[in-house]
Amino acid sequence: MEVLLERGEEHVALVRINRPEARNALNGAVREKLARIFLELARDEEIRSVVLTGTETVFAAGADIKAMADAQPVEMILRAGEQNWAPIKDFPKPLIAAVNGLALGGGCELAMHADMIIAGASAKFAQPEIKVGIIPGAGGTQRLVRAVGKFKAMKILLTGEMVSAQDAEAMGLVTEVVPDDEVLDRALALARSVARLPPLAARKIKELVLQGGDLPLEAALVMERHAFQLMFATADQKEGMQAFVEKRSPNFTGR
Ligand code: CO8
Repeated sequence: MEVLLERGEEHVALVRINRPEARNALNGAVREKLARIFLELARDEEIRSVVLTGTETVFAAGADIKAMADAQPVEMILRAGEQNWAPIKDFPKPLIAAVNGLALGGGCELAMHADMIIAGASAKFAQPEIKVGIIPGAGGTQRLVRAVGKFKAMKILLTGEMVSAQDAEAMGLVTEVVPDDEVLDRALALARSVARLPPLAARKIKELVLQGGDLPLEAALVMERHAFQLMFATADQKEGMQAFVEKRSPNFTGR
């Protein structure tokens, strides 16, 4: 019950982290469950977009400090934590994080695995690892700097201080800030509107944005061109353009 999966209507799934007694700290069990769920959702043709959320006061307070306080390096290697991040990192469909309350450390890193982040007005983000003598270990030093730039990222990483939702939005870490009690509804509405659009196009856009950003521009543009051309093999391209010409609503099938 620490991670709940709800398959809603309209091709959208909702994943909830629910370990409030430990502020949704991401222990091994939670992360294994998240990994299994994301693998399952990746393969589920009915699902076209996913919302990931926590509880009302905390998205996730990071890795479970108690579970690693006495760990040795070899043990940390053998835990192979990256294997549980992989299904989220490689999740091929649009993923929206709905953040209420705290997204700290691994929790902030988890939110940064999403494609859009909807934050409540009182949400807070931080990479406080330095305060417990470590550094981020799931992309915090890499995804954050790509999202907000060196000078904002350095302050967050080197001080461990919390950033308000409003500041996070201003620096580009958050897609939208909404009233706290509207976060989930807004994220689900966005997920539904994405799910109404051709899923193969959505998947390609996500892949190109994530992969292309780390390639030389010319190589990324070639990759984009090839993917663009490939879209003309899809039924949804034929349907989308035919519907436009016939002045009617398209009926996308995901083929
Ligand atoms: N790990 C383990 N237990 C936690 C964590 C955590 N990260 N956060 C909270 N808890 C537990 C507390 O120990 C406490 O347990 P208990 O009731 O048994 O004493 C319970 O949750 C409630 O916590 P608090 O009493 O502290 O509740 P508050 O509401 O006063 O404070 C805070 C909530 C602000 C979230 C506070 O608990 C806190 O600062 N937590 C630690 C935040 C932090 O430092 N996070 C970074 C962790 S390191 C990390 O994420 C590294 C990532 C590496 C790769 C990713 C792998 C997943």
